[in-house]
Amino acid sequence: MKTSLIRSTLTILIISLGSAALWLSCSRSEKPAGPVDYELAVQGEVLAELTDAPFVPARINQKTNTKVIVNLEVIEQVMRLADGVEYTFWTFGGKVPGKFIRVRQGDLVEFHLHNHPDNMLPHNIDLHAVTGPGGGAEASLVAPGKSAQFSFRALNQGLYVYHCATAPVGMHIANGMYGLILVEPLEGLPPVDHEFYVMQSEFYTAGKFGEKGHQEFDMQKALDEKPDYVVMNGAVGASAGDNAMKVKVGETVRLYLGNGGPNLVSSFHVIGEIFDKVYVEGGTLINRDVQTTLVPAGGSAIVEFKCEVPGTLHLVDHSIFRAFNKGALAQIKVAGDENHQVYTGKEKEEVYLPEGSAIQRISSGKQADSEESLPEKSLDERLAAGKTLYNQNCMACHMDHGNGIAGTFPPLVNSDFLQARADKGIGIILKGLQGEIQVNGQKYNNIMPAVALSDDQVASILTYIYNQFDNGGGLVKASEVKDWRNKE
Ligand code: HEC
Ligand SMILES: [Cu+2]
Repeated sequence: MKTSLIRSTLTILIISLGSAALWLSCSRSEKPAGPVDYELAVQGEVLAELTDAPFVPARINQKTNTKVIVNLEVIEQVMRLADGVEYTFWTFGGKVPGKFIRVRQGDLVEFHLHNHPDNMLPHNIDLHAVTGPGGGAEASLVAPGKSAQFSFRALNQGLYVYHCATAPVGMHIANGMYGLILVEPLEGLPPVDHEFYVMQSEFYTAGKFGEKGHQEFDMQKALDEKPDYVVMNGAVGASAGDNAMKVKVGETVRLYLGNGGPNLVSSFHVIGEIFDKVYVEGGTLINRDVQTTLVPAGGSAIVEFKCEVPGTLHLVDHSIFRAFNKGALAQIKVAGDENHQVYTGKEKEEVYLPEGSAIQRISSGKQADSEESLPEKSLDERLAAGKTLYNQNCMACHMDHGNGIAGTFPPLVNSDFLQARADKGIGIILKGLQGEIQVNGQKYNNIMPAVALSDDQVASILTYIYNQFDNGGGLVKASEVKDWRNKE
């Protein structure tokens, strides 16, 4: 009785010790969580390397904790927000987002905030990586032409936002005062081929998106949380097109994501990739196999993936109007050879015609034949009716000024293809069009569905296109459309 009790107690003890050891070794292999012992020795000092987005400083290579000296300068200046649009940005280091700072858990950070003498306003900095009042805000408040210094111990690892916290706080952030500071484990995060810095934020401007000239900050729009611009790395297209991030097939990528806000939460997604790993909210919890991750205002996330196939990856806020209409888009260009085991590209395209159907028809409500006896309209009447009908039936593909979309939808502006048609284009609208064609020197091979419109409506749309889209003018009559129908 007694021995068996002792034996079972021992067994329980051994099991629990064993599982504790197992638990310890598991959590060690990823990132150990929680604050570091601040009594640990700090040896030597280094001057922090600071970088502008999308670049990230190299990690500090030193066995022990060290004193890291950070010099950050606040600069107020006019810069590009979008093509033809300028804005007076308030910056940490001359760009938006602010300089990327990289230290290690346990390092002692000696922070110097310099306020450039040409600036108009006092500023400060609240680093979310600081354990202390205001994240350093009170200690760092500094007037133009002055410098402030304070020190903190980087107790917790993680990716942290920093921002200005001078009143009115919202306005200082809205004007561009935010950035990221990475506190990585002493031994560093696991190696990857590329690390990039991408930070989302919004701008509230007096003029609408794209309105040219210098734009003032609009307080009411900021209060209403209705930004005109939602951007990645401080401006529309800042890290896209020629400025896209560049990697090669087979390489691994780690993105340090931040959201400066001031208001919106980002649903961060990379079109054409899956995150193998997400350091949730920039902390030590790791999630895997994720499509979209939240980056809160004033928060962060770290995502990692491997680029298996070539192409352009689009980094977006999947609140998708922000991406395609307000600027929240960045790009990574992946160069290298195709890998058809992972992705084939389009293998084949053929017309899909269910039994008994002709080319698909788009219905516009009013059917043909219902207005046999309408009198012919004048040119002005046709142009007015044609504009509305064009917008309802054609604009979705051929775009609002008839310019089309290169490679997909042909232009209707000064179209040699249209002008060469004996039927004036009537057959295209009534029967649809498919197969390879050439318009103004460019090839198209796509499908235009037949559009169900009355004779009168077809006449108005074509008249509109001939006159407003530079196709030589003229008047198309309903009777011509009727004749075409009778012939077919
Ligand atoms: C669903 C998208 C779509 C809609 C809606 C559409 N088109 Fe098209 N259209 C196309 C495509 C695609 C082609 C090229 C087809 C091909 O490659 O053979 C085309 C070709 C044409 C062409 C000949 C090429 C050129 O550029 O001159 C004309 C003219 C034309 N469309 C007029 C119209 C008009 C007028 C309407 C509205 C009544 C309309 N389309 C609605 C997709 C569309
Ligand atoms: Cu400020």
